[in-house]
Formats: sequence, C-alpha cells, structure tokens
Amino acid sequence: MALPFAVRLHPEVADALAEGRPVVALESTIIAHGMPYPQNVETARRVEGLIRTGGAVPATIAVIDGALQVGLDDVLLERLGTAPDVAKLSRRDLPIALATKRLGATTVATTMIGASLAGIAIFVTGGIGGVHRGAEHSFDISADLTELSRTNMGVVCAGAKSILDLPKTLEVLETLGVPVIGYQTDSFPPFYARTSTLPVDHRAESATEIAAILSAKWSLGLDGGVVIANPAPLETALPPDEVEAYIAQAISEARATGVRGKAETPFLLKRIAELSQGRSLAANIALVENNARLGAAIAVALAGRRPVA
Ligand code: PSU
Ligand code: MN
Repeated sequence: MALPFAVRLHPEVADALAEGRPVVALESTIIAHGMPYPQNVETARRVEGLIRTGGAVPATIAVIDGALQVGLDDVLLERLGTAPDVAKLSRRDLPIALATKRLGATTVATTMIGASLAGIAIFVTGGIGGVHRGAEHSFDISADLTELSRTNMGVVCAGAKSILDLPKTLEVLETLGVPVIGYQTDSFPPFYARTSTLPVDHRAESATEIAAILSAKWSLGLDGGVVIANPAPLETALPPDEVEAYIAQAISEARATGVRGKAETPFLLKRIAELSQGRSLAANIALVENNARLGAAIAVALAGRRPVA
C-alpha cells in the first residue's frame, strides 16, 4: 500500500511491517518536552531496547524535514532531545509543521496518526493527555481524547497524571466510545501512584487478552483507540498525598504566571520534577519502561493473531 507522501518509514520499520512482524510506536513529545536532557534521550534509547528485547521493532515518531518520520535513528533522537526549538505538535499543528519543515515532537494524538498511517497498531507512552482541572472554565481538553475516538491504536500508558481531572477524563473517554482496560488492575492508575478510586471498564490479565479485545473492536469497524492502563512499578511509585501537594503548587504557579494551553503540561511536569527533587522523573522513567515491556508483548500477541501474508 502506498503511503501518503508526507510519511517516511525507517527501513527497519518498513521491513518489519511488510513482513507482518510486531512494531511498537513511541512518541517524541515526552523526549522534547516531557523530560530534561540527558534523561530524555537515555530513556528513549532504553525504551527502544526493551521493545526489541520483547520481540518487537520500536518506531519513535517525530516531524523531521517536512515528513512524519516513523522510526528514528540515534542521531535524530539526540537532536530531538537537545534542540531548543522543537515544536509540540498536536493534530492541528501537524500540517503546518510539515509544510514549513519545522522540527517537531509528536504528542499522543499525532503519534497515533503517524503510527496508524504506517500500519502500526500498538503505541507505548507514559500518560495520555485529558481533561485539565478547571476545564469547565478554560475548555482545556487534550486533543489526545478526540484522537482516541477516531484512530485505531492500542495506547499503553500508566493512566493519566493527576495534573488532570481524572474523573472528567474518564467521562469523556466513555462518551467517545474509548474502552479503558486495566492491565492486572481494577482501577485507573493515576500515573505516579498505582491505584485510584476510579474503576476501569475491564481488568485484563494478559497481553493475549488485550490483543483479543483490540481485534474484536476493529473487526467490527468500531474505529478508535483503546486505552491500556498499566500501573506504575511499585519501587518508584510516589505517595498520592505528596504528589497532590506538588501538583497543587505547580498548578497555582501556572495560573499565577499565565501559563496555559499547550505549554501547561510541559510546565507542570518540569515543576513537579523540581518540587519532588527528581523523584517524579525517576517514577516517570520507570513507568515508561514498564509500559514498553507490556506494549511489546501486546504487539507480539496481535501479530500472532493476524494471518501473515
Ligand atoms: N502527560 C504526561 N507526560 C507527557 C504528556 C502528557 O504525563 O509528556 C504529553 C504527551 O505527549 C501528551 C501531551 O500527548 O503531553 C498532551 O498535551 P496537551 O494536554 O497539550 O494535549
Ligand atoms: Mn490543552
């Protein structure tokens, strides 16, 4: 199948897809705007390694030189992690960045777009965007949610950060018809901690079971994503009350200094890392790695279900 001219596949990714082998997509906003250098690039490389160990080919996605590049080499990863002017690209920004040849990092929404165009079905990230606290005033609801309603992708995450309004986020996902699956958990994980009081739609025990849910959804033509929520590892999880104090302070600083819109999430992540003296960053790194292991296993299970051409 011919790809749109603006999508460019790394040869290793193209070969794997052509042969029906498992591929896992990764986002680049977490590299350019979610973590500081050098941990961002180190994490990106380690996550790619874990996906390979799990039997799949990693495909980190970004906008480079006028193309939606699916699969980055080491030089490009380093560039994304160090360049001072990397744009944060959600769905509305994508055509502009492509036409103006900007260097851009893809969010969950745009990574889903690129991965889906390439023919990838599984995507690993840290946390999805959602309904921001105070959205009843600001209307700030991440385009990640609308993308989940339309683009076929299993999105493996550790839930969503409680910088968001998690009950409202889950309500919107329900409205949009996006299943929320807990991996070996009954509750929607709040990113830095492992459990919450918010139920998931279904608890799945295995990667095989998750692959079966994805197949069932898409075989019916029920387009859209599935949120696969994987609780953060116990060793680095942070106490919820402590995290809440950092979040409250970071949000009040954002309000006081007028930070909002697409700048809000990167600002809050940075402040929470500072306030927690790096422990939130350690937790973030550990949970992305944990998600990489699960994502690879789901991609392997899904590839096993598909007839190989
Ligand atoms: N949540 C995190 N870390 C992140 C992001 C979200 O815990 O790095 C990034 C993801 O790329 C996500 C984006 O898609 O922020 C959402 O931004 P916005 O709320 O502006 O849509
Ligand atoms: Mn927003």
